[in-house]
Amino acid sequence: MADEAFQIHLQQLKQKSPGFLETIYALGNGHIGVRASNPLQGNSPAYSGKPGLFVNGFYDLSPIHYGEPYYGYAHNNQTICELPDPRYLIFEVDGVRSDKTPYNVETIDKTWDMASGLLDETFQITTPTGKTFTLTLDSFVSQAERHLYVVRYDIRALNFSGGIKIFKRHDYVNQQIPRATADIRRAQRSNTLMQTYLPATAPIMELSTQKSQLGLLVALRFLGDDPRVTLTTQNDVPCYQINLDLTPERSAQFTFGYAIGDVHDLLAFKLHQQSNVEATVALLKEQTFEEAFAASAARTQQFWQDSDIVIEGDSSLQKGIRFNLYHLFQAAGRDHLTAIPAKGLTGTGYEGHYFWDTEMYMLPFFIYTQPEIAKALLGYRYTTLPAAGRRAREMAISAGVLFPWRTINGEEASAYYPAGTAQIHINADIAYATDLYLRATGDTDFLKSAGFELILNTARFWLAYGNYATYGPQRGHFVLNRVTGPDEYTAMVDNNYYTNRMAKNNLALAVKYADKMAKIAPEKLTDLAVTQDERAAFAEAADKMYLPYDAKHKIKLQDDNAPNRPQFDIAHEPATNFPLLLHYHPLVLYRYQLNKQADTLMSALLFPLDQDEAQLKRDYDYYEKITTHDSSLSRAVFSILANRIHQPQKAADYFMDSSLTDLTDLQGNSEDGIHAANMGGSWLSLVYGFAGMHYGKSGLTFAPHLPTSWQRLKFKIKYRGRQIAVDLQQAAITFTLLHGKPLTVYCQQEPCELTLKNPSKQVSLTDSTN
Ligand code: IFM
Repeated sequence: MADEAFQIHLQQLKQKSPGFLETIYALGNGHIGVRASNPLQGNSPAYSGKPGLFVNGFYDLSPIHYGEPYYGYAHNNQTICELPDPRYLIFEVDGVRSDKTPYNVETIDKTWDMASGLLDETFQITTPTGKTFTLTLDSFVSQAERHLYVVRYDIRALNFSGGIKIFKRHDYVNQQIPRATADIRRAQRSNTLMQTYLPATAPIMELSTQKSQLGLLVALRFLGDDPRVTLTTQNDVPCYQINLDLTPERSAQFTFGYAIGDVHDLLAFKLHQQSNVEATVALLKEQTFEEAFAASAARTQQFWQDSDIVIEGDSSLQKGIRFNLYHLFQAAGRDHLTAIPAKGLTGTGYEGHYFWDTEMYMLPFFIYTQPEIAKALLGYRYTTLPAAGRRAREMAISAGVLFPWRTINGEEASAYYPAGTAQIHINADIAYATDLYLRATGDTDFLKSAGFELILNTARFWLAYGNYATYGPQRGHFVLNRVTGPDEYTAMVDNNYYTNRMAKNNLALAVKYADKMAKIAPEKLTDLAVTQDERAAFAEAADKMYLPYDAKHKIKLQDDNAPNRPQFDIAHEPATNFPLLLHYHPLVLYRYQLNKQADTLMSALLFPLDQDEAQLKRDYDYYEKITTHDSSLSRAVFSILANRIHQPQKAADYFMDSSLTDLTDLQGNSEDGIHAANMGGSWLSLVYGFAGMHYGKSGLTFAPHLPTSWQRLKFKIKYRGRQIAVDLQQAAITFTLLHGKPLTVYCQQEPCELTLKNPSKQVSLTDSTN
C-alpha cells in the first residue's frame, strides 16, 4: 500500500516550469541521473527544459582561456557531459512526425513514490491533426544494479482509433543542446562527444570524450518480445520502431532498459572492449520491469529503514525532508572514484563539480546512516590524493597535498582563484570529515588503508603553507595568510578564523592518529616517513595556531583585518539585488564586512566545546547582521546554532526556509539542479540542531530542542557497529539500542546506558532545554 507521506505529487508543487520539474523528479543512484523531461521534446530549441542523462565522473575538459594566464592558474574546465535523454520518443501520426512538427504536450500528473523509487507520470498529447492520446511513463533508476535505468511507456488513444508509429532512437549527437549563460553558477559550456555504434545484439554505443579521453558504453534494449517492435536504423542511427493500432478501449505498453556502463580511461576501455560490451549487454538480457524494479525497491526500502526521519506535526515538512534525504541517496557516488556534485546528478549547475559540500554538509548523513557510502565518498578523495600532491607542488608547497576547491577529476577547475584555490580550508574539511567517519564507525581498516594518509598529507600542507609570525599581535603564533574562508563575499585575508581553527584541528588529528598508528601499524609511519620531529612540529603548530579575536567586543574575528572594513548595508539593499554576486563586482563586496554564508559561525558549529553560550550568542548576533544567506549552505548553520543559544523560533524559521529550498524553488534556480549541500544541511539541522547531537566531553551527547509546533522527531543513527533509535517528543527523549554492544549516550548531563537487555532509556526534558 503506497504511503502518501513518501510521495511527491505534481499538484502539490507551486512551481511547474519544465526545467524545475525535471530537477525535482530527477532519478539517480550515484552512478547515473536522469532528468524528468517532457519525453517528446528532445533537443527542440522551443522547449525550455534541459533533458538529459548524467553519469557521475563522465566529463570533458576544455582549456580555460585567461586574458592574463598567470603561473599556476587552473588549466582546464571540467564539465559533466549531458547525455541523450533516455526517455525521448518520436511519434508519427497521420504522416506527421513529432520531431519535425511539434505536438502539444500537457503534463497531467507526476507522482514520485520515494518509498519504492518509482516515478509515475502522465502526459496528454495532441497531434497537429487533432488526435489526442495519453502517454504514461513508469520509470526507475535501479538502486540494486547501478548501471540500470528502466522506463515503461503506456499509450492510450482518447479520441481516435488508428495507427501510430513510435521511434526510439539510440542517439547522442543529434540530441546535443548548446548553452550560453551569464550566471556563473550555471554550466558555462557543453561538451562535444563522439559516438560509435558497436556490433552487438542490442544497440550499443560507445561514447567518448575528446580531451579527457574517457569512454562509456550505453546500451538500449526493448525488454520483452513483441512483433510490433522492430529494430531498424534511421540515418545510420539504431532505432526501435513500434507500430501500434490504438483504440480508446485498450492501451499499449512497452518497456525499454538502458545499461549505462562504468566510466573508463579510453585506452584501457578499447583494450577491454569486447568484455565491456558483453557485460553491458548481459545486464539487459532477460530483464523484466517487475523483477528489476522489485530488486531496486528492496534496496530503497533498506535505505529508508536506516535513514528515514519522522517529523510529526507538519506533513509538508515531513515530505520535504524525505525528498531531501532521498535526493542525497540518489546523488552519492559509491565507487570510490566519484563524490557528490553540488547539484547531485540532476543538472549541469556548477558543471557537475564536487566541492567541500560533500564533506561538510552531506557526509555526516551518510556516516551516521549509510557508512558504506560515506567510506566510498572519502575513498574518492583518497583516489585523488596524487593529483592533490601535484597541485601542492605547483603552488610551491614543499610537502603534503592541496585538494582542489572544485573538481571532478581531482585537479583544480576553479578559474577564479580568490574564491577557488584560495579556499584552502578544503584540506582541513576533508581531514575533519575523515576523523568524523573514523570516530563514528571505528573503521581502523580505513584508517590504515586511506584515512591516515588523508589526515597526514593535509596536515603536512599546513606546516609548509603557514609560518610563525614575528610581528604584531600574531607574533609567536602560527599564521595562515592570504586565504579565503567559506564566505565567498570576503577573500584573500590573513588568518581567517574558520580556516585557522580547522587547520589547527587537522594538525592535532595528525598527532592523534600518528600516535594511534604507532600502536596498530607502526610500519606505516616508516613507509610514510613520519618522524618524531614532524609529529612535534604538528603539535606545536596546532598549539600556537592564531585565532583572531576582538578582546574589546569579545567577538571572534572573521580575519585579522575584518573590523577595519565597513559593514554593508544589507537592510537597505533592494530585494532584487540578491544574490549580490549577480549585481556587484567581487572587489566591491570584498571591501565590506559582508557574508554570503556562515563562516566564523561554521567553526562554532563544528567545535561546540570551543565556546560557552555567551560567546556563541555574541558571535551569532554579530554575524547574523552581516550575512545575506546568498548561498544555500548558510541557513542550516544559523538554524543549528540558534538552538544552541536557545532561540527556538529562530531555529525553526531558518530551518523552514532552508529545508524546502528546492521544493519551493527558494533560490529561483532549482531548474539547474538540486542544492545538495543544503539537503545535507537539513539533516544536520534536525540531528545536530533540534536533537542537539554532538560529541560532548564524555561522548555522544544530545541537547534536544523540539520546535513547539512539532509533536515528534524520530531518526536512527549508526555508531561504531550499533544502531540507535532516537525518539524526541516535547516532554521526553527516548534512546533505544537496536543492535550492537552496550553504549552510554548523554542527555542533559545524564548518562543513558543502553544494552540489548535494557535497550531503551527515556530522559524527561525540562523547560530550560526545550
Ligand atoms: O561550495 C559552495 C560554496 O560554499 C558556496 N557557493 C556554492 C558552492 C557549491 O555549492
